[in-house]
Amino acid sequence: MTLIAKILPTILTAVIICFASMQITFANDFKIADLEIRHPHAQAPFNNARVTGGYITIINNGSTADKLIAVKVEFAEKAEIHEMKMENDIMKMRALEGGLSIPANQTTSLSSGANHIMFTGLKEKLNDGDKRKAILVFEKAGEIEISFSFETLMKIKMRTKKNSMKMKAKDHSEMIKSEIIKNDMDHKIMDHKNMDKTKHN
Ligand SMILES: [Cu+2]
Repeated sequence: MTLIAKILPTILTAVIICFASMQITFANDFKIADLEIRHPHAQAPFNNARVTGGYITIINNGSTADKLIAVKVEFAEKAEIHEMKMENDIMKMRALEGGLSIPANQTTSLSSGANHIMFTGLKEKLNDGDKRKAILVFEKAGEIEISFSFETLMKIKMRTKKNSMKMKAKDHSEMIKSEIIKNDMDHKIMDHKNMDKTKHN
């Protein structure tokens, strides 16, 4: 047996372990009751800014609505759930009174430029790649500890773009599917007419 053949299994095992651990590090998803919490992330603030935004996608697989009522963190003095609203042609943000509704069987996204979590009074300098613990408090599902990964604005924007492109692609495939169903139905109607014709002849 050559040396390569001897060490190949070791190399392969190492590669597999490496990939497996990479997946663990990259996946930043959490689950509580019927809620899936996908990729909580926050913007690594510019320079010495003491405020930043946090973003999450919450998938409610259940048939009952829930509410995100609070976010608790230690890295900032305050974490609030904010909504964006147009007021006299100016986009303004303010704390959502009573929390954020998480409708049943739906995906709720807190994203850059939309509803978001606002961290104010940051207690430390947070950089790209940093992770910090947080607790999400849901009205029905209860509390869950998650972790926010800090990313550059560029990374956040690129992901938002990618997701909206994915969504568009999905819409397109839905359109194609409904088109196929429609065509199929048209064929059946046509067949039916032909059948009727043959019967009468
Ligand atoms: Cu805000």
